[in-house]
Amino acid sequence: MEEREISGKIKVMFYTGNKNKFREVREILWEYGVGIEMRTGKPAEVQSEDITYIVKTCVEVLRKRNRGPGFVEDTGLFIESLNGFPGPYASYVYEKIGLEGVLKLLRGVKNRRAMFRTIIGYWDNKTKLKIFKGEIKGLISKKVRGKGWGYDPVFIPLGFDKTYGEMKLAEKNMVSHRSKAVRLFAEWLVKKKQGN
Ligand code: ITT
Repeated sequence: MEEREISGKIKVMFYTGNKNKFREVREILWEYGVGIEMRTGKPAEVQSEDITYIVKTCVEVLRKRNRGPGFVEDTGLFIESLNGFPGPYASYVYEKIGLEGVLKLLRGVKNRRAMFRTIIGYWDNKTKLKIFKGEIKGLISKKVRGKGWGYDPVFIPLGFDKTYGEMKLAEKNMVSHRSKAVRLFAEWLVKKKQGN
């Protein structure tokens, strides 16, 4: 564990198996003096079209095991011309057909609009469930561009001409779907702490 995680003024457990996600969230929360520890054991993926429902169900299960403070985060990618596919199944689709597979589905398609949505669900011994949401609209590029993880090399956030994969972490963290949800979460946590 890194020292700065330990020395954070507020410490929360983040239940995720995704190291990239963890890193992004850690960088943002650090700006607010919030330290996180990675905990695996997010309950088995709940099957639903609704990300908020997935998050609520995970929190219900985890709360029974651990009194917190803890949180989970679930993200979906919704491609307009594919009626919102892959949505909450983004991870499964990525594993099965990869970025090239997704680009193939969109070959010759003019409407490349897409949206990333992140939902965070937090709990502690007093708070049953608190939800935070972040969304960003964008376009699916025609080719894989840049590095990054997951769909980063094919997602161009609205107002930019580069993909997330062509951005530095700090730059992505200024605009991303995840950062919007995480910043709302952080502001709430800090206020809550001040009120105690
Ligand atoms: P946990 O559920 O353990 O947190 P996960 O990888 O399964 O990790 P999600 O279900 O929230 O996470 O995300 C589904 C997939 O969506 C993820 O595996 C990536 O392929 C993609 N994804 C999510 N956020 C992304 C981002 O910021 N950039 C690129 N791809 C992203």
